[in-house]
Amino acid sequence: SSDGSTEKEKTLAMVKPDGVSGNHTDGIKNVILESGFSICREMIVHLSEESVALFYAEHASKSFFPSLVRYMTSGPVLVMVLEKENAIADWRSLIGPTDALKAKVTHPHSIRAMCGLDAEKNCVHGSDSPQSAEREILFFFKEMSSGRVGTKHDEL
Ligand code: RTP
Ligand code: MG
Repeated sequence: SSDGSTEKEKTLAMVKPDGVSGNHTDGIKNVILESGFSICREMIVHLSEESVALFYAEHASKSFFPSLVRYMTSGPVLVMVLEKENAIADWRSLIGPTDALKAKVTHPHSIRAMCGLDAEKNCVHGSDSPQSAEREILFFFKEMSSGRVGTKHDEL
């Protein structure tokens, strides 16, 4: 459309260490595809402390930060670029609230409710805005450069 609202959009999704070690990867990828996303890129990586600190820089001053770094470096993660119309908000909606224990009560069909463990070990990540999506996609996939993420201009 002329305002771009029906253009495809990209977001950065991650299955966190508890999700990978808990064997939730295949189930989560099925939910992603059944929900109309395409998976443009994927990569398994074991993050360093430095990488986690950069990725979650906005939380550097939080009390949970040291624990978050331990958690996120505890094993490999699966990083994916997802694409569809309204991908950023729709993926956040699919994963549910941050605290998996609360999600089990308020959003029982969300991925965090079904696969997450607690307020920290919540199985999955999703970009929270177009600015975050662009930063996070470039963080992992440097070749997906130039222009706004959220417009369709990258080859698969
Ligand atoms: P994410 O960035 O991973 O998609 O999660 P989010 O937006 O829902 O939550 P955010 O506030 O950005 O927090 C990032 C991650 O830090 C851990 N956390 N632990 N112990 C705690 O109170 C606490 N709060 C946040 C979680 O792993 C959360 O996803
Ligand atoms: Mg966040």
